[in-house]
Amino acid sequence: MRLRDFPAEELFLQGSAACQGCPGSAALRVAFKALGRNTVLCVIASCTSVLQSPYPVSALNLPTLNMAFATGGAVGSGMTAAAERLVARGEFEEKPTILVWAGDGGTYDIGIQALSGAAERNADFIYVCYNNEAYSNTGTQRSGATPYAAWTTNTTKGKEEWRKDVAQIMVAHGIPYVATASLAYPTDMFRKFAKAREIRGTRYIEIQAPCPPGWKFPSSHTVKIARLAVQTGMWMLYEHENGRTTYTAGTQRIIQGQAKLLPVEEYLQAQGRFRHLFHPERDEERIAAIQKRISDVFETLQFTHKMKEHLMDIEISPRL
Ligand SMILES: Cc1ncc(C[n+]2csc(CCOP(=O)(O)OP(=O)(O)O)c2C)c(N)n1
Ligand code: SF4
Ligand SMILES: [Mg+2]
Repeated sequence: MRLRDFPAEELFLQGSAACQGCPGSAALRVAFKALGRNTVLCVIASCTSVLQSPYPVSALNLPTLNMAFATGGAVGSGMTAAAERLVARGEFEEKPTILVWAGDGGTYDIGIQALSGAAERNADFIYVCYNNEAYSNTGTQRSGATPYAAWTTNTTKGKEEWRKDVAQIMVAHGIPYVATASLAYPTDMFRKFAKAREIRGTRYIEIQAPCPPGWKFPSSHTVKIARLAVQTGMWMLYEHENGRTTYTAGTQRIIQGQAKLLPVEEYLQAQGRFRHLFHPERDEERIAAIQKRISDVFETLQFTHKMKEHLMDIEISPRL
């Protein structure tokens, strides 16, 4: 699928209330194109509520419920049960795709209990976490997804803890499909949504969403920052199904040796939220700690990839 092959119909409308360069708007646009019109949406309290709620100029051209902060998993479960009942009664010809759209605060922190319950029941809906790594709608407070050393309004010297990884927590739930996505790789994102649409049960997609005002970079750099995140290994692209993880797009190219892992400094220096790591003086210790975590992961993955290639090269003896 190439960009020019994306469906022309726009279910995300022009002139939204989002900031310039908002990653959430771009992600919604790609997701809606992949999922199509037979989709019912649930928006959890977040920046997306701002795009959705202004009456009569909502940017979302799909039937939508705007729901409370903690409720994504529970509401998704209820919506899918209701849709099944309507199909059984003959009121719906076909079951729509149920899409829950929540931020990282609504997923990593307050919403994780309901999401975990829904995943354990394998409730039939797609849950999207658009991860801008902070509570952006309320002015950039830290969340469980905020990376180590990042500035937020309540981590003014940089967050002291490492972020948790909800995509991996969803993998541990054994649900049928888990994927991560990036705005810099829209065809990869489109393919993952289109695949998720065809799978039944709980599907979890997490999109890294660089937020210009919260991360402090110019609004024209959203895609550039998203690409740097993948190129430096700060964000990894993969999908997990049938017990197997497959790395995709930019992350796959680094693991297979077709692209170089860039130094993480290039990503950190491009954003004001990491400025204190370089000014007034370089914070060697924290920069090295971030780089080491990334390098350790990629060294292991690159080694495993080489081993697999090597094993495939070994011919099995015809005498066996
Ligand atoms: C129980 C509850 N507490 C607080 C709020 C206020 N609130 C609305 S949006 C939001 C931040 C959401 O952060 P996130 O889920 O990361 O989405 P983002 O704003 O970053 O898009 C908060 C704290 C709320 N709506 N409900
Ligand atoms: S604060 Fe960030 S996520 Fe929220 S509308 Fe603005 S750019 Fe989008
Ligand atoms: Mg957020």
